[in-house]
Amino acid sequence: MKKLLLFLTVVTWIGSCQQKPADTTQDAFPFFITEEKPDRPLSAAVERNYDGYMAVRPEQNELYTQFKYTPLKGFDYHGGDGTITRRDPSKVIFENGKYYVWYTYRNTPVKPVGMARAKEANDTIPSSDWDLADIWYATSRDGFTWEEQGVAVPRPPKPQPGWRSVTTTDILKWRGKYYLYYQAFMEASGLKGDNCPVAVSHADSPDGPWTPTNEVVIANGAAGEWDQFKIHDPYPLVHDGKIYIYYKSGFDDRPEYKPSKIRMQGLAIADDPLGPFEKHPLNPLINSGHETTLFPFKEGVAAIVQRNGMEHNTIQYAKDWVNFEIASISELLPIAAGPFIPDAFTNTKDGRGINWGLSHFINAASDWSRNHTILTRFDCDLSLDVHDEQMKGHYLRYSPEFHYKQGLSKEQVERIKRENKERMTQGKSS
Ligand code: AAL
Repeated sequence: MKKLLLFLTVVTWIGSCQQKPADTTQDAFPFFITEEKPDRPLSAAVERNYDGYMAVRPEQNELYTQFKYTPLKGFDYHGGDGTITRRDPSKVIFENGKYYVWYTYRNTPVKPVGMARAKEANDTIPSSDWDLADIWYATSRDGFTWEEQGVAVPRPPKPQPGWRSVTTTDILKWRGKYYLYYQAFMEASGLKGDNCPVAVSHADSPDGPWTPTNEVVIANGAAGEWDQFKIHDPYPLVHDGKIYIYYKSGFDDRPEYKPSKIRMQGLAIADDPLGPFEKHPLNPLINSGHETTLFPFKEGVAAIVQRNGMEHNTIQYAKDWVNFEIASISELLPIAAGPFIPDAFTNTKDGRGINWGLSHFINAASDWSRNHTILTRFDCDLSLDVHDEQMKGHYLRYSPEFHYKQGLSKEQVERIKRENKERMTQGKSS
């Protein structure tokens, strides 16, 4: 009997080992994708397509959009000779029946010598495109044709913060008053680096007059901290009854890498527009970006992250205004965008998003010998109140000429010639 039991046990065990594998030919992934995540094994990418984004396809993703650009009327650039620049526009606001925008304005007798030659800069020779600049503003009735109004915040006298240059401003409206935050340079940009803190001026009207506090309002970090040198691109919004100012810093300069620095975005929060501002303990909050644009969206905040970093060319979202995740990937993102955000300062918990604003094109003449920047208009559909399917395409066709303009450098051609010569010499087939 025992032998029989043992025999049956062994036979059953062998049978189970030889059994066909579990039936893995589950139904194939369906032709009509379900909006809800299906209860079935999924690949990492399809799992992410459900869990990582607001929709399974871009055209349904409220935080996906393409961007379209329109030249502005009303700004003169001296024929593009490099002596005049307008750049880094603020957010656009609507007051007194018109749109307002503020921006960096440089108008110098000569063009910039470049940051690498900052030692040659003086009271009339600018080092960088934004050196020896003031904050100017313009108004518009349609967002396409603008009327330049003149200076809003001039460079203050030495030794006030910003005596060398006041740049890269942004606007806050708070309890009926207006505040312009800006980078306040105390030396020619490029002498030690593009180093500066942030200062602020305030007014009772968007038309000024603007009164500087003549103090630093967001200071550089302490020695050894990520933001010890640069507090760039101050970007105020209102959330949780406080002033949230997002900003960029560049750090980890290592000449062996190009670009040699990492750029990330931090956050400083205050109860009062004039501070004190407290930097968020989790800073930096966004691991990429340059002149990053943000706007309230649903209960959280969205960010257009362009130019630098592992996650450049993305639109990101932080439900808690601190922890950002990628919401979509796009192309031709607006650089240094200042959107029109009707609910930027309303302390909203239902941010409606954006669909237009101003941005800029650096080296607008594609000629560094006359470097200057121009303002432009961008349009998009990152709005819960607009459904413009013409902004939800997936593919921008770039012409062959556009691709050939991004051609090989001389060094790259030489490297390829060397590789070919070695392969011909060795004669080894691959
Ligand atoms: C821009 C902005 C800041 C920098 C310089 C002018 O990219 O990030 O403003 O200081 O360039």
